[in-house]
Amino acid sequence: MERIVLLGAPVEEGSGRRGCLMGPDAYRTAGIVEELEALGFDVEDRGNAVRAAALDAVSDIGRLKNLQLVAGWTRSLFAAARELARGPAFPIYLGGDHSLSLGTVAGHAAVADEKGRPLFVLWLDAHADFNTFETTESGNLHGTPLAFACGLPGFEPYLGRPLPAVLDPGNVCILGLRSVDPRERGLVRAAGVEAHDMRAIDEIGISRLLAPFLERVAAANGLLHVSLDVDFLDPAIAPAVGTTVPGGATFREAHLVMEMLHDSGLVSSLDLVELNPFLDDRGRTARLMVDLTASLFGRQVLDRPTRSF
Ligand code: NNH
Ligand code: MN
Ligand code: MN
Ligand code: MN
Repeated sequence: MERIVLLGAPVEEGSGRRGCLMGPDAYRTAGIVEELEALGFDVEDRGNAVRAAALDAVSDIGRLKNLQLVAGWTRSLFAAARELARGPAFPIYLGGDHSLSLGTVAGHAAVADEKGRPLFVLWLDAHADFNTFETTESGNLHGTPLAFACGLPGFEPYLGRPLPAVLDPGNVCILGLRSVDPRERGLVRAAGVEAHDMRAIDEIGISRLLAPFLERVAAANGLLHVSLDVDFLDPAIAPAVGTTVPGGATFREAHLVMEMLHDSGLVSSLDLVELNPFLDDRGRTARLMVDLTASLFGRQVLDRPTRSF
Protein backbone atom coordinates (compact mmCIF):
# COMPACT_ATOMS: atom_id res chain seq x y z
CA MET A 1 0.00 0.00 0.00
CA GLU A 2 1.51 3.22 -1.17
CA ARG A 3 -0.76 5.95 0.04
CA ILE A 4 -1.70 6.89 3.60
CA VAL A 5 -4.45 9.33 4.56
CA LEU A 6 -4.34 11.04 7.94
CA LEU A 7 -7.63 12.22 9.35
CA GLY A 8 -7.65 14.17 12.61
CA ALA A 9 -10.68 13.71 14.85
CA PRO A 10 -10.31 16.08 17.79
CA VAL A 11 -13.04 14.59 19.95
CA GLU A 12 -12.48 14.74 23.70
CA GLU A 13 -16.00 14.67 25.07
CA GLY A 14 -15.98 10.89 25.43
CA SER A 15 -13.23 11.01 28.03
CA GLY A 16 -13.49 12.35 31.53
CA ARG A 17 -11.13 15.30 30.99
CA ARG A 18 -10.06 17.84 28.44
CA GLY A 19 -6.96 17.73 26.27
CA CYS A 20 -7.47 14.97 23.68
CA LEU A 21 -8.59 17.57 21.16
CA MET A 22 -4.91 18.50 20.84
CA GLY A 23 -3.98 14.93 19.94
CA PRO A 24 -4.05 15.17 16.14
CA ASP A 25 -1.82 18.24 16.11
CA ALA A 26 0.60 16.69 18.58
CA TYR A 27 1.14 13.75 16.20
CA ARG A 28 1.92 16.23 13.44
CA THR A 29 4.32 18.14 15.68
CA ALA A 30 5.95 14.82 16.57
CA GLY A 31 6.61 14.24 12.87
CA ILE A 32 4.10 11.63 11.80
CA VAL A 33 3.99 12.87 8.19
CA GLU A 34 7.76 13.04 7.84
CA GLU A 35 8.31 9.60 9.42
CA LEU A 36 5.85 7.92 7.08
CA GLU A 37 7.25 9.75 4.07
CA ALA A 38 10.73 8.62 5.06
CA LEU A 39 9.44 5.04 4.80
CA GLY A 40 8.42 5.70 1.20
CA PHE A 41 4.72 6.44 1.62
CA ASP A 42 2.75 9.11 -0.10
CA VAL A 43 1.01 10.82 2.82
CA GLU A 44 -2.08 12.96 2.48
CA ASP A 45 -2.96 14.85 5.64
CA ARG A 46 -6.59 15.89 5.50
CA GLY A 47 -6.24 17.97 8.65
CA ASN A 48 -8.84 17.82 11.38
CA ALA A 49 -11.52 17.60 8.74
CA VAL A 50 -14.18 15.82 10.70
CA ARG A 51 -16.65 17.46 13.04
CA ALA A 52 -19.56 16.16 15.08
CA ALA A 53 -22.70 15.89 12.99
CA ALA A 54 -25.73 17.79 14.23
CA LEU A 55 -28.28 15.28 15.47
CA ASP A 56 -31.69 15.78 16.98
CA ALA A 57 -31.45 16.88 20.58
CA VAL A 58 -31.31 14.06 23.06
CA SER A 59 -31.25 14.65 26.74
CA ASP A 60 -28.33 13.04 28.50
CA ILE A 61 -29.49 9.89 30.18
CA GLY A 62 -28.33 8.95 33.63
CA ARG A 63 -24.62 9.35 34.19
CA LEU A 64 -23.70 9.35 30.51
CA LYS A 65 -21.62 12.35 29.59
CA ASN A 66 -22.01 14.28 26.32
CA LEU A 67 -24.17 11.62 24.73
CA GLN A 68 -25.48 13.83 21.96
CA LEU A 69 -22.07 15.19 21.02
CA VAL A 70 -20.43 11.78 20.98
CA ALA A 71 -23.32 10.44 18.91
CA GLY A 72 -22.71 13.29 16.45
CA TRP A 73 -19.00 12.45 16.24
CA THR A 74 -19.86 8.79 15.71
CA ARG A 75 -22.18 9.63 12.82
CA SER A 76 -19.53 11.81 11.13
CA LEU A 77 -16.71 9.37 11.73
CA PHE A 78 -18.77 6.49 10.42
CA ALA A 79 -19.36 8.39 7.14
CA ALA A 80 -15.71 9.47 6.87
CA ALA A 81 -14.39 5.98 7.61
CA ARG A 82 -16.75 4.34 5.15
CA GLU A 83 -15.57 6.67 2.41
CA LEU A 84 -11.90 6.10 3.24
CA ALA A 85 -12.35 2.34 3.54
CA ARG A 86 -13.77 2.23 0.00
CA GLY A 87 -10.71 4.03 -1.35
CA PRO A 88 -7.22 2.73 -2.08
CA ALA A 89 -5.36 4.54 0.70
CA PHE A 90 -4.59 3.33 4.21
CA PRO A 91 -6.45 5.54 6.71
CA ILE A 92 -4.96 6.58 10.04
CA TYR A 93 -7.45 8.23 12.39
CA LEU A 94 -5.69 10.66 14.70
CA GLY A 95 -7.63 10.99 17.95
CA GLY A 96 -9.16 12.20 19.94
CA ASP A 97 -10.46 9.95 22.66
CA HIS A 98 -11.43 6.32 22.13
CA SER A 99 -15.12 7.09 21.60
CA LEU A 100 -14.11 7.81 18.00
CA SER A 101 -13.56 4.12 17.34
CA LEU A 102 -17.24 3.19 17.29
CA GLY A 103 -17.50 5.31 14.14
CA THR A 104 -14.30 4.10 12.51
CA VAL A 105 -14.87 0.42 13.27
CA ALA A 106 -18.48 0.59 12.08
CA GLY A 107 -17.40 2.34 8.87
CA HIS A 108 -14.75 -0.27 8.13
CA ALA A 109 -17.12 -3.10 9.07
CA ALA A 110 -19.69 -1.76 6.60
CA VAL A 111 -17.16 -1.70 3.76
CA ALA A 112 -15.74 -5.10 4.67
CA ASP A 113 -19.30 -6.32 4.30
CA GLU A 114 -19.58 -4.72 0.86
CA LYS A 115 -16.36 -6.47 -0.12
CA GLY A 116 -17.55 -9.80 1.23
CA ARG A 117 -14.63 -10.00 3.65
CA PRO A 118 -14.75 -10.22 7.45
CA LEU A 119 -13.43 -7.34 9.54
CA PHE A 120 -11.14 -8.20 12.43
CA VAL A 121 -10.17 -5.73 15.16
CA LEU A 122 -7.08 -5.71 17.36
CA TRP A 123 -7.80 -3.54 20.42
CA LEU A 124 -4.57 -2.54 22.22
CA ASP A 125 -5.70 -1.08 25.53
CA ALA A 126 -5.48 -1.29 29.32
CA HIS A 127 -9.27 -1.31 29.24
CA ALA A 128 -11.79 -3.43 27.36
CA ASP A 129 -14.02 -0.46 26.42
CA PHE A 130 -16.87 -2.95 26.59
CA ASN A 131 -19.25 -1.10 28.87
CA THR A 132 -22.84 -0.35 27.91
CA PHE A 133 -25.02 2.48 29.16
CA GLU A 134 -26.16 0.07 31.85
CA THR A 135 -22.77 -1.02 33.09
CA THR A 136 -20.66 2.14 32.80
CA GLU A 137 -19.58 3.36 36.20
CA SER A 138 -17.93 6.58 34.99
CA GLY A 139 -20.44 7.66 32.34
CA ASN A 140 -17.50 8.31 29.99
CA LEU A 141 -18.39 7.06 26.54
CA HIS A 142 -14.78 6.22 25.65
CA GLY A 143 -15.35 3.17 27.87
CA THR A 144 -18.06 1.82 25.51
CA PRO A 145 -17.06 1.78 21.81
CA LEU A 146 -16.04 -1.85 21.45
CA ALA A 147 -19.26 -3.10 23.03
CA PHE A 148 -21.39 -1.04 20.67
CA ALA A 149 -19.25 -1.90 17.64
CA CYS A 150 -19.99 -5.54 18.48
CA GLY A 151 -23.71 -4.81 18.44
CA LEU A 152 -24.54 -4.57 22.12
CA PRO A 153 -27.71 -2.53 22.48
CA GLY A 154 -28.00 0.98 23.86
CA PHE A 155 -26.45 3.50 21.51
CA GLU A 156 -28.50 2.95 18.37
CA PRO A 157 -31.49 5.14 19.26
CA TYR A 158 -29.18 8.15 19.70
CA LEU A 159 -27.33 7.82 16.41
CA GLY A 160 -30.03 9.24 14.14
CA ARG A 161 -30.24 6.03 12.17
CA PRO A 162 -28.67 2.64 12.72
CA LEU A 163 -25.08 1.96 11.74
CA PRO A 164 -25.34 -0.61 8.96
CA ALA A 165 -22.70 -3.13 9.96
CA VAL A 166 -21.79 -4.88 13.12
CA LEU A 167 -18.46 -6.36 14.08
CA ASP A 168 -18.44 -10.06 14.96
CA PRO A 169 -17.11 -10.24 18.56
CA GLY A 170 -15.43 -13.49 17.58
CA ASN A 171 -13.20 -11.42 15.28
CA VAL A 172 -11.86 -9.21 18.08
CA CYS A 173 -8.63 -9.57 20.05
CA ILE A 174 -7.90 -7.31 23.03
CA LEU A 175 -4.33 -7.14 24.31
CA GLY A 176 -2.99 -5.33 27.36
CA LEU A 177 -5.91 -5.52 29.81
CA ARG A 178 -5.37 -4.48 33.40
CA SER A 179 -8.50 -2.51 34.26
CA VAL A 180 -11.89 -4.07 33.52
CA ASP A 181 -15.00 -3.05 35.43
CA PRO A 182 -16.78 -5.92 37.24
CA ARG A 183 -19.91 -5.99 35.07
CA GLU A 184 -17.91 -5.22 31.93
CA ARG A 185 -15.91 -8.39 32.55
CA GLY A 186 -19.09 -10.43 32.26
CA LEU A 187 -20.00 -8.74 28.99
CA VAL A 188 -16.58 -9.48 27.49
CA ARG A 189 -16.88 -13.11 28.49
CA ALA A 190 -20.45 -13.45 27.23
CA ALA A 191 -19.58 -11.88 23.87
CA GLY A 192 -16.78 -14.40 23.32
CA VAL A 193 -14.14 -11.78 22.62
CA GLU A 194 -10.54 -13.00 22.68
CA ALA A 195 -9.07 -10.98 25.53
CA HIS A 196 -5.61 -11.15 27.07
CA ASP A 197 -4.59 -9.40 30.25
CA MET A 198 -1.09 -8.32 31.22
CA ARG A 199 -0.61 -11.50 33.21
CA ALA A 200 -1.08 -13.52 30.04
CA ILE A 201 1.43 -11.27 28.29
CA ASP A 202 3.90 -11.80 31.15
CA GLU A 203 3.43 -15.56 31.25
CA ILE A 204 3.07 -16.41 27.59
CA GLY A 205 4.70 -13.53 25.75
CA ILE A 206 3.00 -11.01 23.52
CA SER A 207 4.13 -12.52 20.22
CA ARG A 208 2.72 -15.93 21.09
CA LEU A 209 -0.61 -14.32 21.88
CA LEU A 210 -0.72 -12.20 18.76
CA ALA A 211 0.49 -14.73 16.18
CA PRO A 212 -2.53 -17.09 16.33
CA PHE A 213 -4.89 -14.13 15.94
CA LEU A 214 -3.01 -12.96 12.85
CA GLU A 215 -3.15 -16.49 11.47
CA ARG A 216 -6.89 -16.44 12.01
CA VAL A 217 -7.23 -13.13 10.12
CA ALA A 218 -5.09 -14.47 7.26
CA ALA A 219 -7.00 -17.76 7.04
CA ALA A 220 -10.31 -15.87 6.78
CA ASN A 221 -8.94 -13.42 4.17
CA GLY A 222 -9.95 -10.74 6.68
CA LEU A 223 -9.33 -7.04 6.87
CA LEU A 224 -7.68 -5.92 10.09
CA HIS A 225 -8.38 -2.66 11.91
CA VAL A 226 -5.99 -1.78 14.75
CA SER A 227 -7.10 0.50 17.57
CA LEU A 228 -4.14 1.68 19.64
CA ASP A 229 -4.99 3.36 22.94
CA VAL A 230 -2.06 5.22 24.52
CA ASP A 231 -2.82 3.55 27.84
CA PHE A 232 -1.91 0.15 26.34
CA LEU A 233 1.62 1.36 27.05
CA ASP A 234 3.17 1.50 30.48
CA PRO A 235 2.72 5.00 31.95
CA ALA A 236 6.44 5.18 32.62
CA ILE A 237 7.03 5.44 28.87
CA ALA A 238 3.68 7.02 27.89
CA PRO A 239 2.44 9.46 30.51
CA ALA A 240 0.19 11.53 28.20
CA VAL A 241 -3.13 9.84 28.86
CA GLY A 242 -5.91 10.61 31.30
CA THR A 243 -6.37 7.03 32.41
CA THR A 244 -2.91 5.68 33.20
CA VAL A 245 -2.79 2.19 34.69
CA PRO A 246 0.53 0.78 35.96
CA GLY A 247 1.93 -2.42 34.52
CA GLY A 248 1.38 -1.79 30.83
CA ALA A 249 3.13 -2.92 27.69
CA THR A 250 6.83 -2.19 27.54
CA PHE A 251 8.59 -0.29 24.78
CA ARG A 252 9.72 -3.50 23.12
CA GLU A 253 6.42 -5.35 23.56
CA ALA A 254 4.62 -2.51 21.83
CA HIS A 255 7.13 -2.27 19.01
CA LEU A 256 7.07 -6.04 18.55
CA VAL A 257 3.31 -5.96 18.12
CA MET A 258 3.68 -3.26 15.46
CA GLU A 259 6.53 -5.10 13.74
CA MET A 260 4.54 -8.33 13.61
CA LEU A 261 1.54 -6.44 12.27
CA HIS A 262 3.71 -4.98 9.54
CA ASP A 263 5.15 -8.35 8.59
CA SER A 264 1.68 -9.86 8.47
CA GLY A 265 0.61 -7.45 5.74
CA LEU A 266 -2.93 -7.72 7.08
CA VAL A 267 -3.62 -4.31 8.60
CA SER A 268 -5.84 -2.00 6.58
CA SER A 269 -6.70 0.83 9.01
CA LEU A 270 -5.48 2.30 12.30
CA ASP A 271 -6.79 4.45 15.16
CA LEU A 272 -4.32 6.34 17.36
CA VAL A 273 -6.38 7.35 20.38
CA GLU A 274 -6.41 8.87 23.85
CA LEU A 275 -3.24 10.96 23.50
CA ASN A 276 -3.65 13.95 25.82
CA PRO A 277 -0.78 16.31 24.96
CA PHE A 278 -1.66 18.49 27.97
CA LEU A 279 -0.34 15.65 30.14
CA ASP A 280 2.75 14.86 28.11
CA ASP A 281 6.35 15.14 29.14
CA ARG A 282 8.10 17.20 26.45
CA GLY A 283 6.25 15.36 23.68
CA ARG A 284 7.69 11.96 24.40
CA THR A 285 4.38 10.08 24.36
CA ALA A 286 3.45 11.65 21.02
CA ARG A 287 6.86 10.70 19.65
CA LEU A 288 6.54 7.13 20.93
CA MET A 289 3.14 6.78 19.25
CA VAL A 290 4.65 8.06 16.01
CA ASP A 291 7.57 5.62 16.32
CA LEU A 292 5.14 2.75 16.92
CA THR A 293 3.24 3.82 13.82
CA ALA A 294 6.52 3.80 11.89
CA SER A 295 7.13 0.21 13.04
CA LEU A 296 3.67 -0.74 11.79
CA PHE A 297 4.62 0.71 8.41
CA GLY A 298 7.86 -1.18 8.14
CA ARG A 299 10.59 0.61 10.00
CA GLN A 300 13.07 -2.01 11.15
CA VAL A 301 16.66 -2.29 12.27
CA LEU A 302 17.81 -5.09 9.96
CA ASP A 303 16.24 -6.48 6.81
CA ARG A 304 14.21 -9.61 7.30
CA PRO A 305 11.81 -11.63 5.23
CA THR A 306 8.17 -10.57 5.52
CA ARG A 307 5.44 -12.67 7.14
CA SER A 308 7.76 -13.88 9.86
CA PHE A 309 5.03 -14.28 12.46
N1 NNH B 1 -13.67 1.12 32.13
C1 NNH B 1 -13.60 2.51 32.49
C2 NNH B 1 -14.86 3.26 32.08
O1 NNH B 1 -15.69 2.70 31.40
C3 NNH B 1 -12.37 3.16 31.90
C4 NNH B 1 -12.36 3.38 30.43
N2 NNH B 1 -11.29 4.28 30.13
C5 NNH B 1 -10.44 4.17 29.10
N3 NNH B 1 -10.61 3.20 28.19
N4 NNH B 1 -9.50 4.91 29.01
O2 NNH B 1 -9.63 2.90 27.30
O3 NNH B 1 -15.02 4.40 32.44
MN1 MN C 1 -8.47 0.47 2.06
MN1 MN D 1 -9.60 2.73 25.15
MN1 MN E 1 -7.71 2.59 27.85
